[in-house]
Amino acid sequence: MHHKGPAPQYHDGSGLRIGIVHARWNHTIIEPLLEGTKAKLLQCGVKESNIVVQSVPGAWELPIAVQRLYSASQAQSSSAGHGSTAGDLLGSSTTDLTSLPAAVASTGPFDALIAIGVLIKGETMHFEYISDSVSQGLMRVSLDTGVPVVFGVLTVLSDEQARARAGIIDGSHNHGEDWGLAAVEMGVKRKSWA
Ligand code: DLZ
Repeated sequence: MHHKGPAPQYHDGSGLRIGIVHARWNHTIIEPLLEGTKAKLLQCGVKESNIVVQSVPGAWELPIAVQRLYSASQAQSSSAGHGSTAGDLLGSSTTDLTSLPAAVASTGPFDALIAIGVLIKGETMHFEYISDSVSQGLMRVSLDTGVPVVFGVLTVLSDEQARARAGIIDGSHNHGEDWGLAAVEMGVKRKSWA
């Protein structure tokens, strides 16, 4: 059968720092996507303490949050200490933007960022405007900062399509895993291109 994803490559993520920002709209789809993303990062050797997870209300807010998260990690890096761990949506140690400096200071500048959102088409033009702006905004942040921003945004026509891309439906693939792999590959490659 034809394999839809990229031909596999293995990259060692043990030296990487990764920032994740996820939207909370459609959180039942977001949660497994976030889990899949983190699972792949860890499997590639990224240390849990080098993964920072933040959330925003909806996909519309992803570009500004990703941009600020990266800037904060740069600003904090010179005075960074070590030790505190990142929180996430699923655990009790949820980190939010209010505790951003502490979370970021523990890691330093990110090697790659991942933006996760789920946009489901409704009856109005809302979906088109948000999808277009968010994809362009994330690309802009990536090119402006020179840091890879993985496009972990599902733009789907139905709830069913979303669930089929989050590994919720039996036998379906969790696209979060691909996003984790892409972040590790791009983080490693960016270092070698610097
Ligand atoms: C308002 C809205 C709608 C209708 N649909 C979605 C969606 O499917 N996925 C998503 O991530 N966010 C949605 N939002 C919220 C917007 O992204 C944004 O949070 C609000 O418009 C506030 O700026």
